[in-house]
Amino acid sequence: MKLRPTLLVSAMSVAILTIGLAGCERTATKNTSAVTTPSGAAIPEGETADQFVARLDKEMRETYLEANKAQWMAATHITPDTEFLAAKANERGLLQLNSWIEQAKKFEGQQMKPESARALKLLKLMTSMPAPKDPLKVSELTKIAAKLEGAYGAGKVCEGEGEANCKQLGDLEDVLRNSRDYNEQLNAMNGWYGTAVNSKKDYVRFAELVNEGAKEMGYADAGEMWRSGYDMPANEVGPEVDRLWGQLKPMYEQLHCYMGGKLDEKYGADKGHVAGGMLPAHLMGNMWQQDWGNLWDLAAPYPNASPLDVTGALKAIDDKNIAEAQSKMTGSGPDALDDAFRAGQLVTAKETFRRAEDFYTSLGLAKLPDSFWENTQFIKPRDRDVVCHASAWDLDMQGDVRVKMCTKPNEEDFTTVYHELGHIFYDLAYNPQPAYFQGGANDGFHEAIGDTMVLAMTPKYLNSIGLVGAQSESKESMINSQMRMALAKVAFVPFGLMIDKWRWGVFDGSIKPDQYNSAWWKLKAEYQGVAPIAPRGDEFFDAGAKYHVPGNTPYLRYFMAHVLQFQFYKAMCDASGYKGPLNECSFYGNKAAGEKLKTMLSRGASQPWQATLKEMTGSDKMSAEPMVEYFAPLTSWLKEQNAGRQCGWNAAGGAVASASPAASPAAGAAPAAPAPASSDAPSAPGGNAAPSPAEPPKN
Ligand code: X8Z
Ligand code: ZN
Repeated sequence: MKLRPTLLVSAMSVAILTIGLAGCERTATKNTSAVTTPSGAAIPEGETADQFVARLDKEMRETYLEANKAQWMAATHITPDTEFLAAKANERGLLQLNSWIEQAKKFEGQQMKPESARALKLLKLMTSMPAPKDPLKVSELTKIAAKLEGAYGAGKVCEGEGEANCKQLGDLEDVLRNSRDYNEQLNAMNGWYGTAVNSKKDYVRFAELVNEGAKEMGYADAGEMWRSGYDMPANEVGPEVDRLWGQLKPMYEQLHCYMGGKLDEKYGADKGHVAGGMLPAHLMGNMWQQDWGNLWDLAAPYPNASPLDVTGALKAIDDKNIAEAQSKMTGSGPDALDDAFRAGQLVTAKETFRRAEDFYTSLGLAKLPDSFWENTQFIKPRDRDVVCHASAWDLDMQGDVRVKMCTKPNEEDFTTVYHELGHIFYDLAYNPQPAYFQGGANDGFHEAIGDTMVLAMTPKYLNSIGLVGAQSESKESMINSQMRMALAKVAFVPFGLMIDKWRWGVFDGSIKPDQYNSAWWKLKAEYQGVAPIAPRGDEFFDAGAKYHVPGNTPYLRYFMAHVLQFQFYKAMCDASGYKGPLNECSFYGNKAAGEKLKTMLSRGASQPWQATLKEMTGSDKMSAEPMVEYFAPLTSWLKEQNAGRQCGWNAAGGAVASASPAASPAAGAAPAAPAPASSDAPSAPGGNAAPSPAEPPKN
């Protein structure tokens, strides 16, 4: 994850985010509106708005550097001490941010350069953790934030004394990835969800404090503040994303229906679905049911067509690297073996990063700096807890870029590496901008870059780098490849939306603490059509088992990114001169496509995202049409497979109304019937909780 310097958040989010800054501890015990610069110098008398903004650029760099370093240490060495230091640095940063916001007030309505006006507008949105003015509360807020993040990173499920009896998130994810044992998967999911229970109290208080901060800044609540970061009225953001979901929902429903059939085949009809035609949460191959790629073994449309086993290929490379490291071992015994094992894993991870770097440089972007290779955390360290959730960082806003990952040899992590490098190449491209414009055009843009590259990694590309075997030109191979993408991208879309529907509800008070869990699962039922096999009561805090909740990372960005990446992909394919079906385009190695990308990245946040999108795609509106176009062949195929099946789900758990109509032959045509009951579900709580609009997809 990566935020614009603007959205200051918790640890991993990088650069500008969490701020800290020397010389400000004293503001923690005095009134924050006592205004000095971070170095403690007095504010220059008679300063103009333009001069203030120039000072801001300089002070932001000083402020964020310390905070980012503290956050990096806390995320890569979880201990009470690093947690304390990260909280302290964040506290200083947030106090400084409040001070800048206060200082900026005197320039309201004054003449200034347009660039300065935009900088001042962005200032208030620079954090996703708006802090109250009361310094004691800022201190409380940052301590809670650091504790929530640390607790998530250190979460373990233990079945006895000692580390050997404990499983961390990565181990439990492996169970969901690889095991097809019904109960084993259930235990892995419920086990991890259980680790979040103790964080609920802290999260309740956290939400109160950020709401207080947001209100003091003039927003109705923290959710409205988050929705204000999109260069459009905050109250239009919810309806806009609902509109996009309306374009995509028919496609999701087809995939849902197909996967339900496969789960029935594997586990039996009594276990493949839960009441209301929903899919059992623990069987989706992923802890949060957000990416179904691990269910390839069940979902593969044509298992005997051209092989696309990226995970198998990566494991073979890893085995080779481990064997090579073991052959060079000098010592003996378990420790030496483990060292060699890890050395091999590190080589595999670095090779993956090199391969991803090559994709970007093939487009004409400059190579990563040496410091990236020196400072990145590629694999999970052996002797300490870290936050394994992948993140990308630019510590100094001038090229000290790093990734933090616990990379494993599997397809999910393979694509995550390209995702993280998307953040890094974005950072590097806008480094020449002033600090306050060093961010994505909006946060969805930041999340979309690496994913756009993944779309261009067609089977032919994967074959060209030796990861998969020769690909035939058959329809079967094409459908296989579409399915592989859909399990990651289409499955994700409703998840991308429901998380912040939940948080908006928490922040606006329509979801009370004693309804946190029921509201969470109600939204998952409504949007994703997934459910636990037995009710998970409000004594649980399952939202807290997803990194971005304790990590306070807004999630709407990922929903937007899933729409935007297809728009970017199409624009880059067009720029490369490609003609043909969208899903077969790869712009690997194409400098014209690279030029388009470079221009977009270099703008950073210096202009409204609509202007940047227009330069890139010719349109200033987000549209799901390119995504629908991309998946048209698969959608058509799925409709054929689902013909006569009962599709859709009833989020309230009751009967499902109707059967899927016979397949329509027109590729990409709108499904003939909306999923029966999913949209009858009671509407979700939260600011923009209207059920998805019944807008038909445009083809
Ligand atoms: O958090 C991430 C990235 C870091 S920005 C690994 N993603 C979301 C998630 O894991 O939930 C990427 C896809 C969605
Ligand atoms: Zn990301």
